Amino acid sequence: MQRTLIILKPDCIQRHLVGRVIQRFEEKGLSIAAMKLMHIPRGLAEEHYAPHKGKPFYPGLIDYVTSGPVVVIVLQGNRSIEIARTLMGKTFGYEAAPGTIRGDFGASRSYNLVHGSDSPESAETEIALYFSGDELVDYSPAGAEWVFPKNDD
Ligand code: IDP
Ligand code: MG
Repeated sequence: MQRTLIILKPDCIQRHLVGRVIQRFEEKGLSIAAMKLMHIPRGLAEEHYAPHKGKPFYPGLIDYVTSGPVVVIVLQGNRSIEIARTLMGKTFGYEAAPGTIRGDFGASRSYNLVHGSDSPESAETEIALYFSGDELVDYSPAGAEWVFPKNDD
């Protein structure tokens, strides 16, 4: 099972879309391994988005993700990184396809409701930034084999 870090960004919380966005991940078959509501400290946001440091949108991005509370989630399931990114849609809401989270709820370049790790390496780094090992809950969801068959290739 692969794990990925998801953040429901401040616009998602302020617009009361938390339940609807989590529902999309759940109904696809991904499971919640950890979850918390928090205000991201500026230093943590800078660490998380360090790969974007120097880009024109970086200062605005740090202001945005620290502007209000967020919900941070670890999702798990086979191919969870790719599945979550597909459900999220393209980065800019006005380009994201209808049916995706950003395509249905987003209309801007920066306020795009949700973050998802983009590779196994970034997932591992990002999960460790937000959660300690004992906050990750290990369990086998009932019916998981009906979502992820054992002999899937
Ligand atoms: P991603 O979230 O789809 O992985 P990244 O390129 O990693 O997109 O960018 C991180 C975040 O920075 C985006 O989700 C968005 O909030 C913001 N962002 C990216 N590009 C721009 C831009 O050109 N203008 C404003 N904000 C941007
Ligand atoms: Mg990214």
